Amino acid sequence: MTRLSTETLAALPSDVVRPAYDRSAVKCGVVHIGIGAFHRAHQAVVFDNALNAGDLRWGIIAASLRSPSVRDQMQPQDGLYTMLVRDGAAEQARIIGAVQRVIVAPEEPQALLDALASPDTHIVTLTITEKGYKLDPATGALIESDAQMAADLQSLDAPQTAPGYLVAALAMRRAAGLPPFTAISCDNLPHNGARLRGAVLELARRHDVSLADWIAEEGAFPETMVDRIVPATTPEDIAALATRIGVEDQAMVKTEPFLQWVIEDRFCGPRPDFGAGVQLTGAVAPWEEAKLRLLNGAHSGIAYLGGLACINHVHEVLALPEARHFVEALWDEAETTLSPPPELDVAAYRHELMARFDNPTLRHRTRQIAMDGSQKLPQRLLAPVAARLAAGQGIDALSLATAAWIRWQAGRDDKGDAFTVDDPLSASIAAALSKAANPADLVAAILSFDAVVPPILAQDGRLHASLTHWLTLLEKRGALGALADFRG
Ligand code: CS2
Repeated sequence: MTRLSTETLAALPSDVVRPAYDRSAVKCGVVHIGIGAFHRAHQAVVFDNALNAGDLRWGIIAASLRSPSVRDQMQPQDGLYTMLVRDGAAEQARIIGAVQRVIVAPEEPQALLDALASPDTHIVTLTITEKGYKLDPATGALIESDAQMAADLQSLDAPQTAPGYLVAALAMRRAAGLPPFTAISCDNLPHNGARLRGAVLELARRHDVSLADWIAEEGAFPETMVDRIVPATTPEDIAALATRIGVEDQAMVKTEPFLQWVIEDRFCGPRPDFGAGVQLTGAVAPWEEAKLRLLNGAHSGIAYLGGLACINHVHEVLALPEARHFVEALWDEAETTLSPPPELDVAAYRHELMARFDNPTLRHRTRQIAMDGSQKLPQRLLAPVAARLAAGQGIDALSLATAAWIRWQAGRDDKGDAFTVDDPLSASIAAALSKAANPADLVAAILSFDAVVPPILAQDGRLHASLTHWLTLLEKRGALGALADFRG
């Protein structure tokens, strides 16, 4: 079937929204590292909005640090793709034209370095997932034993990691007399800007102290909170879109109407006049914390409990009254640990969040959210657990969600079917758990796993008892039984 491309753009049905600007006149002011579906449905849309508003500096050169698959999907389409916004029965299709080129870094490392070092580049955004920063989730220190980070610590001639590319390119910019770019982490990490800055400065310092000083003084690493639910595209989605628009689009993304990007107002160079969905603020942390603990915390709980119960999608889990009760209880617990920004009405946010989770047309897979739990749990569940225990408060719901994650590590659902635990630490977690014979021992083994569990929780008897209670129940009665018991 014919593919979406510059040539086929004109023939699309009239209700498909198209770029309102001349793509050939666009300059690339943005380099994005980690071009997955989330970038295409979030930051790329924000820059596309700036282009549509007539500021042609904000095209994107995107890079993948690993797989060529997105490049192979987008290149035959001249970088064009459809964003399908689904809200119940309503569906809007919009073609995004912001991405001008996709580089597969292992194939063309110099091309990525040149893009990062170009005078046109003002902003670098990153969606490399939690594990891409090569930082210990519990302590935030650089993981020097990571093979790719070890290579970048040796030499930056052919960088392997995202921090490695940034440092090598910043050195090129400094040598060329150019200012640094503003580097914006768009991953669900607490203090993502500070973490990215920490990784970059530490790596730079190991190579050239004066470079690290220059980056520290002249560079900018704003904190951000990013929010939009973007489920992975399925072959059925691609086939349905082809029927609707008459051409095949292998790079399409599907998402919800909601989009939020809260960015710390700290840029070291030009930025667009950000439009809909973007807030510039002095303090991102309260936003970030609320989003990580309410949205992402509930997501992880739903993913592990639903996944164990063999329920494939988020909205299907929430069709169960006991699951809704659990989510509300988890939010009640998490809420007391927040210092929400004055503009955030937490009750309204929770209400809206439930409606977003309920969106039946998104079909967000529990398995997708369950991925990389070791990287996600500390900020989503363990941080509010620590805060509540410190305040002498109960942790029932947070603990049930955490116990479901522990149970998930066994790689078996409640029907007894095996699955692969998709997590960078799955082998070491499995090794740590291998000698444990009962729930209490499993919990003790997890609590002493210091790459995930902060020291303050490792010895906490209340947490040990609560996790053991829920894990025992999960083993005996399955996730649905545990949820029913939780509801009482
Ligand atoms: C999800 C997030 O997969 C996950 O871990 O919790 O991707 C979530 O959908 C986004 O953070 C929403 O903004």
